[in-house]
Amino acid sequence: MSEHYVNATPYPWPYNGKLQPTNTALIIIDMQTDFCGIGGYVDTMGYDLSLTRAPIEPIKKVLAAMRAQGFHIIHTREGHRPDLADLPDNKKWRSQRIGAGIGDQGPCGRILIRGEAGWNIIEELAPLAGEPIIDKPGKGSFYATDLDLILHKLGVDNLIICGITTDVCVSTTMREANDRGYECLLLEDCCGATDPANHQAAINMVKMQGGVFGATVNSLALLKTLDA
Ligand code: C5J
Repeated sequence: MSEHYVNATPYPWPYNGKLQPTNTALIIIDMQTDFCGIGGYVDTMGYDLSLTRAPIEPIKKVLAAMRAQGFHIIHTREGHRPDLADLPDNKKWRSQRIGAGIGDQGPCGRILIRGEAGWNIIEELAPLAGEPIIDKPGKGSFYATDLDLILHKLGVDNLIICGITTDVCVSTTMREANDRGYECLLLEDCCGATDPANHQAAINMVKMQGGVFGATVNSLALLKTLDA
């Protein structure tokens, strides 16, 4: 079988040239109203929503291209049980301290609670029937979820990672995935953070030490590879 690489930094990705729809998943992290919509958690904390909304259009294009070619598509949502049984006390306390208490009533329903309006994935990137959705109580997509089991069952080795926020849930998930042996590619323009400097720093950290967590690339280069 011929080898395919994306022209990524700091190395052509994936390392072994085995880029195929069967062994590669696009994982779209936490594109929920709570993180990029008016009245959601991030908005209530007072951050500039244009920063976390910036990746919506680039993700849409990648999602359409990868769906069309039959790649695996996986979505994640951060959120807690309505009775808050899975919400650590310190996470709750910190969120209350910044004026956006998890579980408190907000303009989009109870903040970061499963089943509430703010917790939904935004319409522009809505999952299709059959695309797994991983519900996670924490920042990483592997902790306290069945993501690893699902990826093993699908035969996925490569993860193309995007979503929000770059420095929190995206970065944590990429680190967790890398430690589990997945070959990871971060789509730079398909991520966003509440702080542009942190966004850039999170990208830079992937690329140090020869690609300590994998590689990064702009989505246009990925689309070019998929078109070829
Ligand atoms: C945050 C996330 N930032 N999805 N969550 O609290 O990155």
